[in-house]
Amino acid sequence: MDNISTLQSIRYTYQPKVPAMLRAGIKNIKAVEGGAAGSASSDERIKKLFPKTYGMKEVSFAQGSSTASDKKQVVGVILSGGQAPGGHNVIAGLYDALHEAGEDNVLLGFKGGPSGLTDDNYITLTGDIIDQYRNTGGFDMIGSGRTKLETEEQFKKAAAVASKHGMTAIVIIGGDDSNTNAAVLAEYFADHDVPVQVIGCPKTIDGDLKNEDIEASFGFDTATKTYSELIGNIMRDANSAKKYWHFIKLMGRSASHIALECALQTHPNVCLISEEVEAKGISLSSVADSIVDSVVHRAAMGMNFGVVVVPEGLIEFIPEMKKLIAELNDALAAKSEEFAALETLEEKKGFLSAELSSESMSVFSILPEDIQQQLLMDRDPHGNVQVSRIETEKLLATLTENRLKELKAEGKYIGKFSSMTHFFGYEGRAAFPSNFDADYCYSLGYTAFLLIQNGYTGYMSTIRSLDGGVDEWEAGGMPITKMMNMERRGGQDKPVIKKALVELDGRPFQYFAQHRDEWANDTCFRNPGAIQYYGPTELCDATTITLALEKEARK
Ligand code: FBP
Repeated sequence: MDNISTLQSIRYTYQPKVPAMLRAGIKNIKAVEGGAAGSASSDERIKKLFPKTYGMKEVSFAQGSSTASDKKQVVGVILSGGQAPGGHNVIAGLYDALHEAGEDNVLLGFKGGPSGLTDDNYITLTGDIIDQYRNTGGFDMIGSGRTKLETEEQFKKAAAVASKHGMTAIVIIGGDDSNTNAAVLAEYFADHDVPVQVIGCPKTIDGDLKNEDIEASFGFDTATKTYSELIGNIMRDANSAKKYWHFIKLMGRSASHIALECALQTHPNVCLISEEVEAKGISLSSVADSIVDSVVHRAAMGMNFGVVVVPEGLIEFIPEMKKLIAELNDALAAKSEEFAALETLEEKKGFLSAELSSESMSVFSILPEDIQQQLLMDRDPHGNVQVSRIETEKLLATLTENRLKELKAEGKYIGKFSSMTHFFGYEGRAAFPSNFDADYCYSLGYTAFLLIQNGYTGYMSTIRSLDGGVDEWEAGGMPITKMMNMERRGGQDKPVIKKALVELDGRPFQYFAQHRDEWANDTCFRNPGAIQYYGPTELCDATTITLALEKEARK
């Protein structure tokens, strides 16, 4: 059995492709500085909160004689937040660059996320360890966590651990919240003369860490391909049995990038886009009505089956729910201990009736009890509602069914409706990275080391021109403060990286909007199949439709 090849054993030997300029060898790469960066919101508060790391210069790398210092580097690395395919390759790229620069250089992996750093819970990463994880999914090499680094005590502990190991830099691989951590830590170290640089890497399947400098966060490509394969399979099943409406919720937190990309890949009958729901102020019952329209139309043509795609953050974008959630967040943050002491739902409702506006309280009261409970669950350490745990797909299936019963009673609907619900999230977060993610992540890790070697701190590692071939990709770095704005979190205004939501005037949404009526009424299902790792380049190295449409729009 042991000598049977598996994808895992074969993937160990995949050599990630890197941009042409990174192939020059670490001694032949120079840093080139561009103009000074501002911030996403031009909010003066960002400048004040980050006096040491605000307004630094953009950096790109090019072939040329090295501009880097050749001092010994002891680098710590942290995987932070939700898993995203390719995290191990960021570490592999970082490790390979670090060892190419000097055999004495050391890479420490802090375990279980940011708390690994403050608790000094680490392993020294060796070539043997790295080789067991090359091109594999998951974050199991060192684990991950969601601890927010924000207190003076945590910063002091991090500084003490760094000093104990003689560390020169820390690389934080994470999403918007984790890279916010990176920026805050970089500022603290710079302000307290702690000689440790901090570099971030853009991770998240959600695709919402995206801006003019970050074209895509890693993991989005693989996760959307995995979900699209599953949706395509369900569509084939639905079109074979012709008896179920499938309601599929997809991860993605607030942003609908994942749902949109999967819709572009598979052509479901309905795909809700949270950002559109918010922009048009569509109520919960109208959202359900848009699904009912497709069900009724298809039933009239004898098609009592279909597929509805629901972004997991939808609930937060429905106007009355958004108001309710904002009030809940403030009330639960302000009186957290009082609330935690309440045991029954009835007691909690009593507490809420004194805290919420009468409008929000009546919205809360008409929700099914399961959804009420889910809305009251703990916020994550960054103050976010845990939307992955709110069963919006079930809520919409129930509302659709109820409305169809009314229409049937009025003689306006003659079909049969039977629903199945699904939630795809964890199925895609630890998949084997696609070739795109394997290559992208390795390049991000390698570039993170170049930033360290060249003395930068408070920067995010960037790889740009992703919509072209790998040869043309451009490696560089951007001050993280450039990506920040102020947002309300846990009842307070905090500096955080600005989340990128789906742009309704962007080409991906526009393309979807042009085709969705046809997809709603007919059966135009598209089955993209499984991710291909070996075979024709046009299949194996294809990026997302989102990136392709964005490229088309730039032409
Ligand atoms: P981040 O990349 O921002 O950490 O989030 C990824 C994600 O998969 C979200 O899509 C989802 O809402 C969340 O993590 C689920 O969190 P958890 O892993 O704690 O269940």
